Formats: sequence, structure tokens, C-alpha cells
Amino acid sequence: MSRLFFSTLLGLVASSLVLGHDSNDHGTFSHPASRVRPRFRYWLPDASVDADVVIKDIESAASIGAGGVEFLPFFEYGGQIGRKPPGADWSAYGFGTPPFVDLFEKALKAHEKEGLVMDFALGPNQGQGVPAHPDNEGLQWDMVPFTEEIPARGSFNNKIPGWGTGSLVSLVTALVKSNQSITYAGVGLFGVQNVTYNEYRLSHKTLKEVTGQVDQRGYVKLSLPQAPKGSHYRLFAFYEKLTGHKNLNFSPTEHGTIFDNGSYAVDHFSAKGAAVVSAFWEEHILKGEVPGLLAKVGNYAWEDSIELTYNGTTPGPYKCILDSEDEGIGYINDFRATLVDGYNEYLTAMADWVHDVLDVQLSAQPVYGSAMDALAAVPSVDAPECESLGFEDKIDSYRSFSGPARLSGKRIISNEMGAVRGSGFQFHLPHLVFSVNRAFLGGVNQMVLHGQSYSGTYYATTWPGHTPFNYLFSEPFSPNLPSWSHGLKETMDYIGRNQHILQESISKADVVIYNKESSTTIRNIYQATDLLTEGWSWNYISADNLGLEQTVVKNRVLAPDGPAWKAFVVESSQNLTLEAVKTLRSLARDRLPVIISGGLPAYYSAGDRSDKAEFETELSKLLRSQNVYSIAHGHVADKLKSLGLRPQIQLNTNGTCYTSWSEAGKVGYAITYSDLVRSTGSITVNSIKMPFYLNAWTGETTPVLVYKRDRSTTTIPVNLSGNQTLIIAFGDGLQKQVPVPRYHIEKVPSNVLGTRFISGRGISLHVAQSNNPSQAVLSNGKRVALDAAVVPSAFRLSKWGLTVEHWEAPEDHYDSENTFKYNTTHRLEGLTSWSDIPALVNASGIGYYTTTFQWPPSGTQGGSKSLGAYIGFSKVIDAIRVSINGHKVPPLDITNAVADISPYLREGKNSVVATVPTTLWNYIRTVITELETAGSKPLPVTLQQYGLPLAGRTEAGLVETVTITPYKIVVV
Ligand SMILES: *C1O[C@H](CO)[C@@H](O)[C@H](O)[C@H]1NC(C)=O
Ligand SMILES: *[C@@H]1O[C@H](CO)[C@@H](O)[C@H](O)[C@H]1NC(C)=O
Ligand SMILES: *[C@@H]1O[C@H](CO)[C@@H](O)[C@H](O)[C@H]1NC(C)=O
Repeated sequence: MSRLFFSTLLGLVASSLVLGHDSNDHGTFSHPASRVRPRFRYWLPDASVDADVVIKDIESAASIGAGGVEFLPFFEYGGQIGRKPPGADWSAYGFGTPPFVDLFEKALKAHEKEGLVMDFALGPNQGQGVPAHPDNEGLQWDMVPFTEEIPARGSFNNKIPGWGTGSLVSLVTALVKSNQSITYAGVGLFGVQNVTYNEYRLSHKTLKEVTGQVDQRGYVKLSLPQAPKGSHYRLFAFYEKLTGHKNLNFSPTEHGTIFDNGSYAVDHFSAKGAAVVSAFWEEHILKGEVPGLLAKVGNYAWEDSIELTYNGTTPGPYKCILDSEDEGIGYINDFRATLVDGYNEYLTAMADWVHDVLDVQLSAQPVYGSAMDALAAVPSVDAPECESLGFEDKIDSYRSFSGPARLSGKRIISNEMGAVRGSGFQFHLPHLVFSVNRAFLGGVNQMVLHGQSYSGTYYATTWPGHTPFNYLFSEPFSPNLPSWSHGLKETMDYIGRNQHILQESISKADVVIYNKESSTTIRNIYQATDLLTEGWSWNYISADNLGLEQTVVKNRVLAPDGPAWKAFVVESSQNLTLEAVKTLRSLARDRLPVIISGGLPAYYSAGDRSDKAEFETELSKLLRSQNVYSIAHGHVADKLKSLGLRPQIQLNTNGTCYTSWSEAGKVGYAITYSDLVRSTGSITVNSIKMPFYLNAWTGETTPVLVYKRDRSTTTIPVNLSGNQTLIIAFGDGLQKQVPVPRYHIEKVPSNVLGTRFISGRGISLHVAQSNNPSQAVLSNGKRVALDAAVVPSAFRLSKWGLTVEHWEAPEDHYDSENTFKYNTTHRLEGLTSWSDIPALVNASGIGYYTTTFQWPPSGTQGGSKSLGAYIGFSKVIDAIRVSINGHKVPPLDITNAVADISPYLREGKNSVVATVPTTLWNYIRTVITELETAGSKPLPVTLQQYGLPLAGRTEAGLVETVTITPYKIVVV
């Protein structure tokens, strides 16, 4: 989680060629290997906790479908949220201490025993540093600015401002033509806080560096011309110094060892920072069996977003603007480019050491939380990671992040998934699936879930256990949550199977769009809707990525072995660097279509803009080049079509869908995602290989039986709920595993709810009641009449019995390992949320819903022999498990919970049991003032003092309608 987001918050608040260890074992679609399954970010409170509980937590995570954990020694966010709780000893149990190394080794062994892989933070808190001596020059540096007005008479003979703060970097004088104090409402720790700074407008021609004239004692003697009326001269002094910023900060009781100082953030802008980390690990952690275990089950050495102290969006005490054409932005751009260079040096040094010494790979959240071009740093990490929180679930922003990763051949694009502010203990699994699906469609292929809590007891911590971020962020998953063993596994398996596909294959996209920002922002970049509506997929890359060796055109395709983009789009809202213009011209020369949309892009300011004239010349040459097309805004899709191109997956649907295409050997995978609302219609995929549905909820692969094929495409009907995905594999080899009929169906009416191939019999159609006679059209020309007038109509289930297993705090609240459970029973006519049932408004736990229905429905003509039925739940709030007559129904897609229950039906009375876990929130909110974690009150309690009301009750239980839809089986 980025520090930025934590402060706006409380606003509240490999390619397989990379070095290090990288196995290509992906398992199978139905049973993905551990390495491709999602992991939990596991928050270790400190190294004093019970190792047996840690081992049990890892085993428990594996039992519900995790491939391992990301081991993160949390220390209450380094002591920044909450303090060291009474009783805890962070000197003795700090990061890298002998008890820590022991625990780390045991965690690795638990992974080895369970066949899992483990990621681990490189330091405490978010991995941004390690214990060190405070004067180590590899720790974080900062530049500190000072300014002072030069008296009107124009001479200065005095000590310069800030002397003694650090070592002097530069002293500059300039004429301030005007100045003003600016105040704006920023978002601070506890809501809106005013940000105030002075803005100086400087005469750029008067800027003069006089550092050399400063004497040993900090004195300088300057004489400047008389300042014109209303203006004045100023001195600007800059010093560099170690910030002393600690990523683990507490008041020690002793001062004996390096661990008593906590831990320091390292320099993220040079290789020296990485050297501090590696030296610490080699001295303190790489002992005993640790190195061997790391090489065996270690996966990613990891760092979170750049969590340092710095002025992010606020300028500090003052801001300077030049009176030049670009107001000095060229210098800011250069400054940020220098930061990126330094940051890439840090990442590269870290990656080299991680590969060579730890024999694992590096994952980090590049730039995130800082002000640089993130796309420029993505290629420096083996598994670049983004985050659902800061990316606001924006598919477009993910597509930007994944562009340079795909281009540079990264096998994994990771996501810190599922942190939602204000959703602690009230995070519903469909929300998680929504975020996950959007990340997948944006190009992410690994989810590290935020997060898993230590399930044992901890200092000053009540039930339901240690809760990082003090109840504010989702989701402290642990066996103490009802969903953990009653439905989370299905979602974990769903994620794992998608990851299997997306990690095994190489993702492709139709086009690439230029996106160069001096400092990356999260936004929807390509705003026109033409590409989206037709199904085109895209990525973004920055000017900085154009120099990568993979930026090569072959057969009019850019990076053919990677994303295989078929055109390069540049929008007029973008700023092109001189280098970028030259590269675009060479790509066009290699016959890649380059589309300039909406007018001329602008010049990306560098330094004093001295290369602007050359830029103009090069830009006009680019515009006159072959394969370069200038078009009006919003007409990229039209131009692509006129060039004979088409999207890999073409959409003909209502609603809004996103598409993804990836290839593994001879198999292509099409994923279609329906955004927010239902989409119906069809997709036309650029493949004529045999299509198969892959059901990521059940792990089943079945042939697509209804489709139309022409010379080069396959058109398949789609009907997707909001937030639902559909995966179709295209591959002629797949029928070796899954039998397919020799013919297929080209057209069926909408009351055919499903189809199934029964080897040796044919294709069975599931035809629901309809008064309109219709027909099915087969690929062999046959037409089959479908008369469904006498099929029984769909009916709703009612008269539910409900047994609630209440989950509550034990009498001794500090006995956090033991949830107090008891049952109550209820009778319900219809289904409503527990929050609307008086006896259950404050209840959390598990609902066991039971009802019965008669089969076949009374009045059915012709008995039940050729009848089947679907069960459909109109809405799932958290998760649901269903059994019919004691038979478990395969996992339900919680975005569209419908299942064929024909195999379990019997004549007469049929029983339905639905098991539904809830979040803990509705109960927790009633006792929240009595709860604490690591000695702190839950933030939702504390924040009430700042006018933020406690969140109301959330939906719970089984709601809306449950429908049985009978169908007639027609075999064709
Ligand atoms: C950033 O600037 C603000 C405003 O001057 C200041 O209060 C804050 O301490 C600065 N932060 C850092 C980390 O330098
Ligand atoms: C912020 O500034 C505005 C306008 O200057 C002022 O009215 C307001 O009281 C200030 N708010 C705080 C929290 O200081
Ligand atoms: C292009 O540069 C201008 C001026 O420097 C800036 O305001 C604008 O945000 C830049 N555009 C992008 C997409 O970064």
C-alpha cells in the first residue's frame, strides 16, 4: 500500500530468461500449480509470535487455494499506525534478529512441506529498508531547500540560509518578479487540510549559480543589480542530508545492538541503497538452512510502493515558476528523469543481488507513491507490481502499467489486490472478484491478496485477532472470518485458474498507445470510446520504453514475440520527446502503422528546450512519412479498419465488454469481461481453431457447441452478467482431452439455456418453456424443431428454514483464538438481508438455508424423464455453497450463480441447502468500542472524533430470489 494512499487515506486516512529461480511448472487449468496460484500478504505482527500458529496459518492458506504467502513483518506499519504495544519488544524480536531468522526459516519450511512458494519483504514494514547505523551513507537522502530575500540595496554579505543543515549542493540567486502566497485544500491525515506555500515567479535570465563563492563558514559576499520596482532578488540554497527516516520506529528500552534503532529507509536512487539491504541480509539472515530454502521455495524478494518521507504533491515551503515559455517544466522533467535513472540503478542492483545470492526474483511496486514516470521503471523489476487501491480498479491504468512489462517480456505482472479503505471486515467477495477481473483485463496476471492476519494471540489484541491498519482496510482474512472455510476457496480457485491461463500464455493486444508523463497519474488515458465498443484491446508505453531492445517491427507488428501490437497510436494530448519522434519514424519506416489522433502532439519539454527546433523538424518529417496517418479524435478504430486490421476479439454486444487475448503454443485464450451490467450478443474471434469453454469456477473444460464459423473467424453468442468473465480456448489439440462432436450448432433460440455433448449420443439442448415454436440450425444443415410449450415454467423457492451460526467475541475478549459460536433458527417466507431481519440485524456468521420443492412440478405432462433443471440465485452477497438432496453442487460463479442440478434431482420432494457466510461487520460494529489491536482502538472508532460516522450495517445472508428453471432435453 502506498504511503500516499495511506495519508490521503486517513483522508481519511520474466520472461523465462530472467535470472533467479523461475520454474515453468504451471500445473493444469483445473489444478493450477502453487506458483501460479494467488498468495496472501501475510502480516507477521513481530518475531515474538508463536511459530506453530504461523505454520498453521500457512497450511490453512494452502488448504483454501493459496499458493503460499508473501511474508511481511508488519510491526504496526513500522510503528506509524499505532505504536509498539505494551509488552512487545521490537529490539529482541525485530527484523533480522535471531528469533526472526528462526521464524523465517520455519515459514520457508512450511512452504516446502506443503509444496508452496513464498514471497518475502526485503525489510520490515513495507520492505523499504533494514536495520542500519544511522550514518550509513546508503540510507535515504533528501534535498532541503532554503530561501532568503536579498535586501533591496542589492548586496548580501552574510551567512547563507540553512547553513549547517547538510552539505551544500548549490546556491542560486534570481530576480523574483512577483510572488504570492497560495493556499489550497489538500487532503491530510484527518480530512481536508490547507496547504500553503509561496510561489515565486523568477526571471529565468537572472538565474545564477554562486555555490563556489560560499566560504568554509557558510558566508558569501554578493552584489546584485538594483531590483526593479515590485521585485526583489533571492538566494536559494540546497543542502543534502540523510533523512534518518525509519521504516521501523519505536522507543527502545536499550541501546545495545543495531536492532534498537529500528530500521532505516535506504537510498532508493543509487545502488548504495541496495548494498545496505544486501549487506544486512548476508550478515544477519542468510544463515543455517535459509539460503537453501530460499533457493528452493523462495519466489519473490519484494518491496512495496516507495514508502519514504518526501513532499509528494505539496511543493513544500515554496515553489518557483520561471518566466520562460514552459515556465521551467523542462527542468522539472529533467529532474524527474534523473530520479528515474537513480531509481533504476537501485532496482537493477537489487535485482542482481536477489538473483545471484538469494536465487529468487525481484518484485516491487515501481515508482508508485512517488513522482516519476512509472512506465520508465517497470522493466527494471522481474515482477512489477501495481495495486487495486491506487489504480482505483481502472482497466485503462492497468493497461498502461502492463504495456512496458509486456514489451520487456515480463512473465508476471503482479497486483496488491483487495485493499479498500473503509471496508475492513465488510469486504464482500463479489467486490474482490470485481477488482480481480478488472485487473486481469488490464493485463495483470498475479494477485497477492491484501491480506492474511496472524490468527494467534498478540499483545493487547482482542478477538477477532491482530488486524493491520486497525480495522480500516479490507481484508484481514484469517480462519476467524466466516468466509475463510465457507466459500473463499472457490474464489481463490477461480483466481488461480485465471492466473494459470494468463501466466502460461503470452498476452497480446491489438494496439499500443503512447503515454509519456513526467509523473505518472492514475486516469483514463484514451478517452474516446471507439476502440472499446468494437472490442479492440490496447496497452500504453512511454517514450522511455521505446529504447528497449524488444521495440522491433516484424511483418508490420511491433514486438511480435511479445504483445504483438498492430499499430501505434499517438494522441494530440500527449507530449512527444525528440527521441520518441525519431523512433516513431523508424517504426513507420519498418511499416508499422502510426496513427496520430486528434491533431498534433506537443513537444515534451527538456531542459531549456534547446532541442525544440529539431523536434519541430522531425515531427513534420514524421507526419509526411509513409504509414503515418493523421485522423480526427475518436476515429482510431475506423482508421484501423480501413488499413485492413480488425480486433482479435470483435464485440457485437450491448453493455460494455473488455477483451483479452493470449497465446500459449498452439492454443489461444479469449477472455471477455462484462463491465458492471449484463451484456448479450456475440463475439467474433479471429481464430477457426476448435473452441472450448473453460470454467474457472469449476475447473471444467467443455466444447463450445453453438457457434458460426467463416473462413477466418468464429462467432460465439455471449450472455454475461455484470462483472462476469467468459473464457474460451481455441486449439485444435484440445479435443484429445475433451471429446467434441463432428458437427455443431449454428443457431438456437434464446430459450435454449445450455448445451452438453454426450459422447455417443449427440448434443443435448436444454430447452426452457416457451410458447413460440422455434428451431435449432446445425452445421450439417439439419434443422430441428424445438417445441417447448409444455415444459414446466420456472418457479421460485420459498418457505425457507434458516439456522444461523452466530460468530461473536468470546467472553474474554483477549482470547482472540476462540470465536464464540451458537445457533438460532428462523423461518422466512421470502429472502431478505439479515440487516433487515429484526432478530439478525447485529448477527454475523454462517447461514444454513433449507427448503424443498416438488419434482417434477405438479401438472407436468409426460413425467420427468426428459426434464432437467437449473437453479439460479439472483444475487450473491459473499459466497454460497449449495447441495441438492445431499449432493454438493459444483462451485458457483458468484457473479452469475446458476447451476444445472439435473444429476441430483429425484421424483417427489427435493431438498435444497444453501450455506452462506457473512462478513463480521454487523456484529463487530456492536462491540467495536470494546475491541483493540496491538494496543490501539480500531480506526473506525477513533475517526468518529473527526466526524466520520461508523459505517452502517452491511448486507448479509441469502437475498432476492432463488429460481428453479425446468428444461426439456432435446438431443440433436
Ligand atoms: C513537505 O513540505 C511540507 C510543507 O512545507 C512540510 O511540512 C513537510 O515536513 C515536508 N515533508 C518532508 C518529508 O520534507
Ligand atoms: C483553510 O483556508 C480557508 C480559506 O483561506 C479558511 O477559511 C479555512 O478555515 C482554512 N481551514 C483550515 C482547516 O485551516
Ligand atoms: C504535456 O505537457 C504539458 C505542459 O508541460 C502538461 O501540462 C501536460 O499535462 C502534459 N501532458 C501529459 C499527457 O502529460
